[in-house]
Parts: sequence; C-alpha cells; structure tokens
Amino acid sequence: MRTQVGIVGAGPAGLMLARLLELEGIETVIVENRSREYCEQRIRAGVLEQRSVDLLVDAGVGERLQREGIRHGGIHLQFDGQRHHVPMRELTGKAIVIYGQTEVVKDLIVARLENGLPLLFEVERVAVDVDRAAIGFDHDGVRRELECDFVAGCDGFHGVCRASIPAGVLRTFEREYPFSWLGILAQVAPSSDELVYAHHERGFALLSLRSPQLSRYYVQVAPDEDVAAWPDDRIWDELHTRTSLEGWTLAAGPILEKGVTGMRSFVTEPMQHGRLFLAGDAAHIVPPTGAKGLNLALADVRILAESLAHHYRTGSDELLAAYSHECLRRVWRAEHFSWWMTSMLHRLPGEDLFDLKLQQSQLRYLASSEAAATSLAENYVGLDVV
Ligand code: RFL
Ligand code: PHB
Repeated sequence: MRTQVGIVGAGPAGLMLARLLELEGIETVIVENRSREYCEQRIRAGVLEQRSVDLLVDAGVGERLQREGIRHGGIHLQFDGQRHHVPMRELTGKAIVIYGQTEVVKDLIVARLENGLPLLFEVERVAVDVDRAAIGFDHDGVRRELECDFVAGCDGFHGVCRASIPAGVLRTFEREYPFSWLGILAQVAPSSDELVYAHHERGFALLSLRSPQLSRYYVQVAPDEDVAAWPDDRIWDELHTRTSLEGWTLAAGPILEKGVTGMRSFVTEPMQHGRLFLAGDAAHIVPPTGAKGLNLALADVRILAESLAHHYRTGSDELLAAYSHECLRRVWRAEHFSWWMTSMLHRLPGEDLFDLKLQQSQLRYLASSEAAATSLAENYVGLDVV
C-alpha cells in the first residue's frame, strides 16, 4: 500500500488533517486502533474557540456545528460565595462555541466515509518506521505496510508515533498536578447561562454543558480517585456545596456517564523528526481548565496541512521545516494559560494560607480590573497572534 500522507489516529487532529489535505487534493490513509463507535462516544472537550469553528466551517464540515453549537459570550468565575461575569465578547469581540468533541469527530468521520476515503478502524500492532516513513499494522488479521511520503502522528498522548522517534532527539517538559477531575454527563438542562469556574475551600468545580438538555459538570478529586467511591448523591452534594449561591439552585438529574481524568502539562520539542510530524495530544497535553486541548490540536493540523500543501505545490520544504517552531509558539501560550488557570482555581494538597491568599487576591483582581479580565478573556477565546 502507498499513500502521500499516512495518518495514525482518528481523533480530532488526524481526522481534521485528513479533511484539510483532501481539500488540497492530497491523498491520505488513516489508521485507528479503536472502533468507530469508541471514537465517536469518547466524551472529552466541549469548548471551541472561534478560530476552530471557522476552520471547521471553511473545511465544509461545520454545518451541524453552526446549527447546534451554543455560542457563549462570557464565563463566570465564582469565589468567596459570589459569581463574577467575565464578559469575553465585550472585552475581545469574540465568543466561544459549545459543541462536543464527540460531535466534531462524528461530523468528520461521516464526511470522510461519504467521500469513500480510506479510514481503517480497529487496526492492531501499529508500528512506525521513521526512517522509511512507513506504517505497519494488522488489519482483518493480515499484516500490512503503508509506505508514505510523510507520516502524521495524531495518535494522542499514549500513541506509538512519539515513541518511535530515536532516543536523544526529543526533549520533553512536564508537570503533573496532585489532583484529578471527576466529570459527569447529566440529563438535565444546564442551570447556568454561562460556564461557571468555581474556587471553593472543598476544591474546584466546573459547570459546563453539551446541549439545552445535557449538562457536563466536574469536581476536583484526589489524583488516584476511584469512581466507585462517588455514587450519584455524593457527586450532586459536592457540586451543590461548591457552586452554591444565594437565590440560585443547581438542578440535578440522571447521570449518564462518569469518569476521572488526570491533570498534566506536557510538551515535546521538536514536534517533528525526518518525515514524521506529531500533532495534537501526541505532542502536547494541557490540563483541561483552560479548554485548550482540542483547539491546539486543530491549530497544529491547520499549519501542518498548509506546510504539506506548500511542499506538494512548490517542492519546497521550507514550511515543513518550520512546522514545529510555528506550532510551539501557540502551544506554550496555551501551556501557560492552562497552568495559570489550574493553579488559580484548585485547592492544592498541603497548601498553606499564603497560597490561598494569593489565589483569592488574583481572583478579586480579575473581578475588578478590566485589564486583568481582558487578559484572561483573550487567552480563553484564543489569540490570533502568539
Ligand atoms: P485524541 O483525541 O487522543 O486522538 C488520538 C487517536 O489516536 C488513536 N490511537 C491510535 N491509533 C492507531 N494506533 C495507535 N497505536 C494508537 N494509539 C492511539 C486513539 O484511539 C485516538 O482515536 O488526540 P487528538 O486528536 O490530538 O485530540 C486532542 C483532544 O482529544 C484533547 O486535547 C482534548 O479532548 C482535551 N480536552 C479539551 N480540549 C479543549 O480544547 N476544550 C475542552 O473543553 C477540553 N476539555 C479535554 C477536556 C480532555 C479531557 N480528557 C478526558 C482528557 C475535558 C476532558 C475531561
Ligand atoms: C467541557 O465542557 O467539557 C469543558 C469546558 C470547559 C473546560 C473544560 C471542559 O475548561
């Protein structure tokens, strides 16, 4: 088998890269080790920056997103028992759109399969030969090899592409946080008109949503927390306590899904080696507090698609050589923002009153200074220039 660009992973990065290359007339094959159902059901991100929305719409896969996505012009910060609105649209002229990653993935898979383009699910024993730009895998019990001009490693944090780069080439930068998020999807209309990021003495809580009928809520828990220790009542009690506000109540409903997510910051440099290019979570991870992971994955593949198209149009590798540098500017801005939001909003095990006072002061500053609020807002909605 031969193709121009072999793509490992059918998450948002791999699927979107394939779509952008399709529009440039460049051939791709995607190999994915999970089933289609698994990829479509895996609940993750929900916040799209305007530039991510524009990318999806311009690529012709934004029709349902434009119909069903829910535009939000601000967020609430809650601390000391009060809620403060950060009017992001007023401050920056931009908004965010709530549309589940599950839906982005479904739309991209449908578009690809409708056009009859190769997307192989449930492949096994994927191995990348970096020097030859070849991908080996088992499909339907048969060992195959896909020879490529280029390989795109879009296989997430635990994928095989990053690990296939020879030792000594990559530098990694990492921070683990001493807490996790317990996330739920609940069948109940969201109680708040905007997302609520709540700082509370019992720990962080976040109120988000997926649709007018589905709420997505999170509470900070211990890093190794067992979901079994969290029956529904305990989750609702904790959410009520951490987001309580006079004259407002959080509506509860049946919990459809729950899971624990670890928190990590991670960057690998460079994001390329030879003819292998890493994109999205395969190259970098942010803690979810800033809602940046999916947006960064889309930003990477936009640059990669442009660089590959330039190569095929002109024969020049100039843009491909600059890919990593170009991406890492945005990546590090998002790393800082996500780390900052995370550090400001969570209770840290072993923290003393000094840490707490700093968090409270920073939150009061954001609630009282337009300059401070604008800084948060422009990072949250996504910067054009980084
Ligand atoms: P993905 O989505 O992990 O996709 C990688 C794909 O590669 C496949 N794969 C392999 N395929 C073949 N061979 C192998 N050996 C393979 N190994 C793995 C996997 O099965 C998978 O299909 O990475 P990608 O495409 O880079 O996308 C990144 C995003 O998924 C991620 O950054 C976001 O979900 C992060 N994130 C959020 N990002 C936002 O922008 N806004 C948010 O509001 C937001 N909230 C979140 C989040 C992530 C969360 N979790 C669970 C980590 C909330 C949560 C709770
Ligand atoms: C979500 O809706 O899943 C979500 C929203 C905002 C975040 C993280 C996750 O910061």
